[in-house]
Amino acid sequence: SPRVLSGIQPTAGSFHLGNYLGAVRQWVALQESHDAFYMVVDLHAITVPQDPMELRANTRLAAAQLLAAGLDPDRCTLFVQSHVPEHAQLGWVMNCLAGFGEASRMTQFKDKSAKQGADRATVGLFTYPILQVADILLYQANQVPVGEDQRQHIELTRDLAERFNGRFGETFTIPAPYILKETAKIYDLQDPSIKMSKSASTPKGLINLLDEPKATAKKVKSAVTDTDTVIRYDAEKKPGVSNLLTIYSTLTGAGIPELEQKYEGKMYGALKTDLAEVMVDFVTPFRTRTQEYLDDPETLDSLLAKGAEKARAVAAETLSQAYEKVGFLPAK
Ligand code: AQP
Repeated sequence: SPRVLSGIQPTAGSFHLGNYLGAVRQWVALQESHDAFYMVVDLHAITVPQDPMELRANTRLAAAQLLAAGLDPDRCTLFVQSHVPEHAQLGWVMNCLAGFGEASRMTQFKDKSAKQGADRATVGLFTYPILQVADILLYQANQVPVGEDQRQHIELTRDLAERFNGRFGETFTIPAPYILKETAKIYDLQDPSIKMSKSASTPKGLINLLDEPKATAKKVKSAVTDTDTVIRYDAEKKPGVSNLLTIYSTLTGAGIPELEQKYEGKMYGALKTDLAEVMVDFVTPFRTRTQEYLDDPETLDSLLAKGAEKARAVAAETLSQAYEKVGFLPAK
């Protein structure tokens, strides 16, 4: 079956609703139909300063949340990036294949380094998309389920895979992004012109899945809409309401037209009250399940060790092919 690969950073503690709807939810679905590899990308996390104790705790927390969201270690390979050294090893090869100008065009680097101040940004932050290239190519992934913000990095992956194949001979599968239109970009609840994000959103605009459900309900109820009163999907003219409808529709499975009909003639308050309830029903068991996985760190760690072993089997094979093609002398 076709293969998928994706990763999530262990940086923020709790996943936010954008991470879940934009990416993790698709990961859960794809493990049924695909040979799926999912990882907690701790190597990417240290592109910005991390407290070591927190990083370790957040790595377990990310894995616990992925399991709570529905990843099943019997159906997918779940692991921690640093447990598979081949990522850094192929990453170096890719660094030597990527152009400086090409890497400079990555908009996420421009955004993130501008935010930090260009002098404070690390070289690691600059080359992080190239490590991501290695992440994907190591598994010969056909598809990469991510949010819209990652599209440019998947393009870079395709370019470098083609360049490598062209220069050294067929080695890597050319991957395609797997981005669902409806949930490609979940917006900030207070400013629906920006994506919901751990770094750009204000606390009121950001729904962290592990927050107190009551606080989450409150945020939904105070989401920004517009001065109009009609509940209708129109991403351009009514971004706030449209974002709420997307979230509602995805979490319940109800179609947008169905929701528009349900709220015809009703006030925004009615939609928000119902969506708050939907959110609470979703996050409450999610929090409980996450805590259960955290309460048993030994089981969690051994599950991640098994995942890393499965991942390494694939990654090591690809790396040795790539090393051979590049012309490295095999170690006797
Ligand atoms: N708002 C979003 N809508 C849809 N998908 C989103 N993703 C992130 N935000 C949204 C997707 O979540 C996955 C994991 O992301 P990550 O671990 O790389 O985190 P990130 O992209 O760094 O998350 P943030 O909150 O956007 O962080 P900052 O603020 O640092 O940039 C990815 O597939 C991503 O597309």
